[in-house]
Parts: sequence; C-alpha cells; structure tokens
Amino acid sequence: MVVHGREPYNAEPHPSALDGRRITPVGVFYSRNHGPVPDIHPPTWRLRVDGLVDDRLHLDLSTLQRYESVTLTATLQCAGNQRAGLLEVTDIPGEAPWGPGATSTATWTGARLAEVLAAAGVRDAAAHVAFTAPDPAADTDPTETYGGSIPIDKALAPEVLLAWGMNGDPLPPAHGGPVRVLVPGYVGARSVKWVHRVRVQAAPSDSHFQATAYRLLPADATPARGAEVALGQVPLGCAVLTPYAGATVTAGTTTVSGYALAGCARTVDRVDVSVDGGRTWRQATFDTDEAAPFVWRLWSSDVDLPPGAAEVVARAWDSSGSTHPESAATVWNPKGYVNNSWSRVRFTVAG
Ligand SMILES: Nc1nc2c(c(=O)[nH]1)N[C@H]1C(S)=C(S)[C@@H](COP(=O)(O)O)O[C@H]1N2
Ligand SMILES: [Mo]
Repeated sequence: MVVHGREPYNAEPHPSALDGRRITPVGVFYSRNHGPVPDIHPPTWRLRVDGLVDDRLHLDLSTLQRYESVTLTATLQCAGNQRAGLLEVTDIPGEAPWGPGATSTATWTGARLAEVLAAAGVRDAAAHVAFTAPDPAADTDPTETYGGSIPIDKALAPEVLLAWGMNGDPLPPAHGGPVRVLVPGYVGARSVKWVHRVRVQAAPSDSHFQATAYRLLPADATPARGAEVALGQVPLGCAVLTPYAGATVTAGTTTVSGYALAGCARTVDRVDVSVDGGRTWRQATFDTDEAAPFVWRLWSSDVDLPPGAAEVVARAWDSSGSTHPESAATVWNPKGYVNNSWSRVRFTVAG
C-alpha cells in the first residue's frame, strides 16, 4: 500500500496491486478516513431512522439482516482520486497526493436502504437522506463527526445498500463494519461508514463534509459553506495502471492496462490508448464483454515502443457518447477533487 497518513489511516494500493483483478481483495482496497476507525462490537450496533418518516425505527444488526439480502458488485472511488495530477498544476497544501488507487471494487451485501425507508414510511416533504457516523473528523474545527447526504431519489434506488458484507465476509471495521452506507455511482464520501443514524430531511445534510468539503468550486473560489457544486455522481474517467509511473519495462511489446469508470448509471463503452500524446489512438480490449453500471471496466492494449523515455495516454467514452477532459489544468479546483482528465503515465523502455 502507498500510505498517505497513519492517523487517520489513509492508503491506496500500488497500481500493480490493483490492476487486472475485477474484485479488489480487502487487504488492498483503499482506505480513506477523516478520523480514527471506531471499534464497534457488532451486537451493540444500533441504527436510528428518523426525520420525515411516519414511524421512527431502531434497528440492530439481526433486525437489519431480516430485510431481503442483496449482493452486488460496485466500484468505490474517492473524490480525491488522481489528485496528484492536480498538484502538479498548482499545489494544494494539506491535501494528500492520491494517485489512481483511490478506486477499488468489491462485492457488497446488505439491505436496500429503500426497503428500510419504506418500513419507516417516507413523508411527502422528503428531499434528502442524511447519514451520521460516530468517528470524530481530525480536519474539522470544532470537531464534528462524519456525515453526508444523498437526494431522496438516489436513496430509494435499488443499488443503494446498508451493507454489512464485503467480498463474502462480514464488513471489516476499516471499511465501515458492522454497517456502512453504499452509494454506487456516487463519490466515496457519501458511502458513510459505521452509520448509526439515517435521517430523512427536506434539506441536504449540514455536516461539514456535505456543506463545505466535497464541493467542486471554481478555480479562483475559497472553500465556504454552501458554495456550489456538492459532489454526488462520479464523472467518467480512467487510469493506466500498467506500466506504472516511473517503471522500467523490457523492450518489445508492452501491455498497457488499467480501469475505466463511468458516472450516473452509464457504462464504459470504449477506451482509447495513445503513445504519441493523443495525436493518434488505438482502441483497447476489455477483459469481458459485460458492461455494467457502477462497476469499473478493465482494459488492455499492446503497444510497441522504442527504447528510452515513454508516455502512454488513455481516455474513455461512455454509453452517452461522452469523453472526459484532456488536461488536469482545465479541471483544477481548490480542494483537488475529481481529476478525471486523460490518464498519462511516463515510464522507461529498457534498451
Ligand atoms: N464515517 C466515515 N465514513 C466515511 C469516511 C470517513 O472518514 N468516516 N470517509 C469517506 C470517504 S471520503 C471515502 S472515499 C470512503 C472510503 O471508504 P473505504 O475506506 O472503505 O475505501 O468512505 C467514506 N465514508
Ligand atoms: Mo473520499
């Protein structure tokens, strides 16, 4: 793992540990924490469901597990993924230089949030669903515990889970165990770990992490409460994982590979690779023909490169025919979020 911080613990897998596996093993799944990982004994965990509901609920783990159990594969991506590319444009003091590894994929098991909300009875005025967790965030003053919200339409979507399982095992404490929210297709920040309260509201969460952080500001703006845009849906992007930046590969044919992830409920339909900085492109091959929303697609392409310094560039296209921006400079923003510019990796081809 590439460790960005020990306390709180923040780490991403080295690209070589992430590449080529549709499901990321728990041991190398990225960790993004604003505070300490709480140690919650599963039998003592409780979830309160309140706000704009007809009946408040108090659930324990066994009650939650009586709802229909759903297992699905979804990719989680931190809004800070690829921030390192933005820091090369203009530094952002205090924000970690995440690479392409703040993206990982797991098979998640849990109850549909929609089912739990249906049991509580959602009132007409409901517009957002807010989540709260017990971990005190180190980057808040005065100290706040972690939280966030999603619009009610997303909260009622079938892919949104109160998840207690990851890759077939109980959800580990590091990833939110006993229970976390899983919001496929949204930036990882909304998948609140160790969730203990679900509140149906007319307005978004007033948590620091919804109202001030995880918002996409114009390049010249200063972070402030309520400044637009609150991050939700992940934008289309991709990453070259092999070769990794700074690697030395043997002369001859080089296999270039990585992932691409589409936003909304779109799929990745094409990935282009260039060895001349984007003047000409060839199309990469996907590992399977199956393209599902909310899950990355793994791709690869063989290229022949002369000995010396080399650079590969990749870009993806989604099912709406959209692609993503060419340069990090055009998407630079004061908190360094969602750098979905073309993936560029420089390495050396041995002579
Ligand atoms: N309670 C809590 N939930 C949280 C966070 C946190 O610090 N505390 N970090 C969020 C962020 S920014 C991301 S990207 C994901 C990371 O989940 P992971 O550590 O399981 O990869 O959790 C989200 N949920
Ligand atoms: Mo994140």
